[in-house]
Amino acid sequence: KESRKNGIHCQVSTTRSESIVEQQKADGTYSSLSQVCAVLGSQWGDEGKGKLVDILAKRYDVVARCQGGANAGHTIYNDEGKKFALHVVPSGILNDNAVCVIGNGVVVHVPGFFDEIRNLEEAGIVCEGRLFVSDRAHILFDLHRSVDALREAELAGSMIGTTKRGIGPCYASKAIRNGIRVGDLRHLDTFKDKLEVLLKDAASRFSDFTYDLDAEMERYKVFAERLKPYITDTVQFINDAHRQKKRILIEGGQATMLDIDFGTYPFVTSSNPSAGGICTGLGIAPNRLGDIVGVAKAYTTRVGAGPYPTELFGEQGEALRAAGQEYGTTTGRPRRCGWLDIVALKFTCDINGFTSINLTKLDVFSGFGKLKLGVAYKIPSGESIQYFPSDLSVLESVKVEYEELPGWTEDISSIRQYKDLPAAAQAYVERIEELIGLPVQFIGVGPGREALIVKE
Ligand code: 2SA
Ligand code: GDP
Ligand code: MG
Repeated sequence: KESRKNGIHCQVSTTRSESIVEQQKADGTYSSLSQVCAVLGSQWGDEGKGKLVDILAKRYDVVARCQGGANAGHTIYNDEGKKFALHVVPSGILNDNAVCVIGNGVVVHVPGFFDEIRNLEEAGIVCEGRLFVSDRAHILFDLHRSVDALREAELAGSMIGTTKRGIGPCYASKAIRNGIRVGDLRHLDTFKDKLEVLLKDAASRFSDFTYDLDAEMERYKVFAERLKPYITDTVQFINDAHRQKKRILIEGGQATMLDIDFGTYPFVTSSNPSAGGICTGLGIAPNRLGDIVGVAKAYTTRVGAGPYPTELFGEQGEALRAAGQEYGTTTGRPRRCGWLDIVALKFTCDINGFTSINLTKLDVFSGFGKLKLGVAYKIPSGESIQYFPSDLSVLESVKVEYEELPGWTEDISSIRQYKDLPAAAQAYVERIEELIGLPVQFIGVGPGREALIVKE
């Protein structure tokens, strides 16, 4: 249903979560979120970014990924409740009107890309003509996956706990400048020489690494043909789209606490999931960015190794994992679970300049008893600090200072209005807002598209 009132074009939506993005003004802009908007992870990943992107994508023309690769896993559901696990394809693909871009900062495993497309097309979602891959994006070969596994094996007891999707080795090839880009598939005459250099490099480092150059070349000849309709100069595409006043939504993979510069190095991924990665990974200038929504779970989770101050062990950790169904989308690994870490959240708010927060999975806390917020770290000297230490040895030794808040017992998963939330749930949200100094604009109360509260 559509109506036009006072120059504002309104589509009357069935749910409140949709109405936040449906207030279109006469000049084509929207009152709620900006022309260029990003959705970024504010913790250690899996905050539920995919769901918000999927909801917002309805009112964006372009949905883009700027970093990472198939190490990301976004779980989303269509209107019929069918579940999709996406890895490299942007979550906007479920919305027919959105064009999706895999930017230059992404590392693309071509066979995996086609697997994802096949799954989507089997469900009737057309990808060709509305999904574009940057010619500057680097190709992630199976060799990068093998090297990822070999490196992890070498680290033995001090493994990073990577997703073994070859992410680090592919970004290493890019940085060392023997990487191969998607655009190189246009020049198969020189592709083989480049591939040989890459394969030899891995073989010279790992005696267990064997390869068949000719067989790999044959596979890539086929991929080159199949990939042709998708390969695009996405930097030009996205800047033209911006000039034409098209609305651009950026979907972050992983999260700032896994950022290669700002995360708990070396227990991080190899890209910049923070705001800077948008500019370098898509070619969008910083002054064109508008809203940057930080997605934060009502608690925290982490997969892989590395310091995690608010981690819960034993029964409480297990209970949170079971209630929140905390298992990796890509690898199925159980996620480590803990209380919301305000110190880490404030740190990522600073780095990214979040304009608001989407607090997800608040429904998981129903019936959980008392809740805790980690508000400060006590370091070994006895000092209480409120900033996130760069030194891992300090981080590993901190004692978290908690604030305790009352919980609630009611099931909140069908609530759609903020005022209908139990008082204790509202108090929890408002205390977070107070501590981080930012508004919680969206609240997730279930995995489905409709399970979103928009807080005025
Ligand atoms: P990598 O593979 O080199 O990027 O791993 C380095 C670290 O980054 C972490 N990492 C992640 N953490 C949470 N979720 C991720 N994606 C999947 C998902 C996880 C899965 O979205 O569900 O299915 O296991 C992700 N990707 C990378 C990783 O655990 C290492 O700590
Ligand atoms: P992403 O990587 O940040 O997109 O997150 P994932 O998809 O890896 O993990 C988030 C999980 O939580 C998925 O299974 C989502 O369906 C689910 N989810 C997202 N938001 C909510 C919420 O508000 N409540 C509940 N119960 N589940 C949610
Ligand atoms: Mg995920």
